[in-house]
Amino acid sequence: MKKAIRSKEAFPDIPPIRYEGPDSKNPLAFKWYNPDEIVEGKTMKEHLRFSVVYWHTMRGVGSDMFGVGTWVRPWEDGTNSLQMALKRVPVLFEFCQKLGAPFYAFHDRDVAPEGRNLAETNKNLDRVVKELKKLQNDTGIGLLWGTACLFAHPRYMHGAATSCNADAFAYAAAQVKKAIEVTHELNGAGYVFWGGREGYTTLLNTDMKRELDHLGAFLHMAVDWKKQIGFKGQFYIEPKPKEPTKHQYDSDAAACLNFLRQYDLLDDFKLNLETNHATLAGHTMQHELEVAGSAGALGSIDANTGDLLLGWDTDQFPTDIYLTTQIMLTVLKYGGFTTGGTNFDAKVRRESFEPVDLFHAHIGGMDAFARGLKIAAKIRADGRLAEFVRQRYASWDTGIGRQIERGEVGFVELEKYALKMGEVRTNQSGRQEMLENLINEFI
Ligand code: XLS
Ligand code: NI
Ligand code: NI
Repeated sequence: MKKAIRSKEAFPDIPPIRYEGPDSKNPLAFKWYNPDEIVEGKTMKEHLRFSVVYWHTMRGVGSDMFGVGTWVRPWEDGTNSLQMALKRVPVLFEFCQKLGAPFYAFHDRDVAPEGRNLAETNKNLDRVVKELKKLQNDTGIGLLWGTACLFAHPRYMHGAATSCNADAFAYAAAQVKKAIEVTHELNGAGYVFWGGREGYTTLLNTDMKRELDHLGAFLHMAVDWKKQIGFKGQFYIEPKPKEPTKHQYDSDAAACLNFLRQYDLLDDFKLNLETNHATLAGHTMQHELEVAGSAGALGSIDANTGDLLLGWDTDQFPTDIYLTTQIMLTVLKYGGFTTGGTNFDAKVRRESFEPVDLFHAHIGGMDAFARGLKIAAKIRADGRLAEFVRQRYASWDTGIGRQIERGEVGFVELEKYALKMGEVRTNQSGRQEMLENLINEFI
């Protein structure tokens, strides 16, 4: 980090958060996240690549469908003006700097307000981007990814790239074009497509095939534009099965991969996986990471968690060590993050209304991931888990297994083999309970 922000501080009573170790009783200190500590040959900071989101942390107000906002944010003047947008920028950077988060992420409309028309909106965005760029240079904090908000404005009521209204598609294209340009301008490591309204609320009025074709075409246009302007950041799709719509086309990792394959987009996209979205899809986060990882498409994560008793995207901060251990085991297995990172797409509870709660929340999430990382590295160094899995598949390393994997035999040869073999040799136990106990040795 370069120079500290010196203008009037938004968090005057909060000192930079330091690592104090597991014995510390200071709630505003890290117990586990020690940015410079080396794990598997890289610093924790390099492994985890923490990111703060503009939408929840800077623009959230703590409202829910039954009540208005509750959060006290003394720097806010109650407007969605350009002036306020500019005043908010140093607050974000002060927050990231005090927290020691090296990245942030935003939607275009989080950082700058819409104007009376697209030209004015773009001008607003350019003005704020100038400020973001300046603060990025001053602090060394970078943009993990940018994105466009294609779900809040009424024009997108039927969707954006999958709208029944071609004008909405055109508007969305113009908006995404600009959002990619500003992400490029800010040297973003990536760009996310989350299809918040790309789906349907009833099939009675929906031409699914046509909508999917349009989404494919839209993403091809985005790839073309990316190449044309020389943006080298990674494109991601963020799966989510529902909310706000009844069904979103990017419903889970497998659906996204199939879509990308069908529309010949697989080379240009990876996935940005969010824990709470996995839950809504009826999967575990580790499942989603495995699906993406085994297809070479594990890009980045939106780190949060849901509440299993509430059926919606509650976007809570992750504190469950078992969860973060599973996530980091899988992330490490697939080589760790390159362009991606651990992006806290999470919000404090409506009742946690003070600015300091933002620190408690992020500190807890960062510590939980640091612990998950260290535990995962220990499990990997111990080697018993990986060895068990290796042994479990040993029948594929020699004999008929190897011949099958090498494509040397077909049904005819296998029938001959089976007739001669008689019965399948006794299977070995899956040892699930023993493996669960093994994991708990490290937690
Ligand atoms: C909403 C999504 C959204 C994306 C970015 O549920 O998680 O916040 O991460 O558009
Ligand atoms: Ni998200
Ligand atoms: Ni979400």
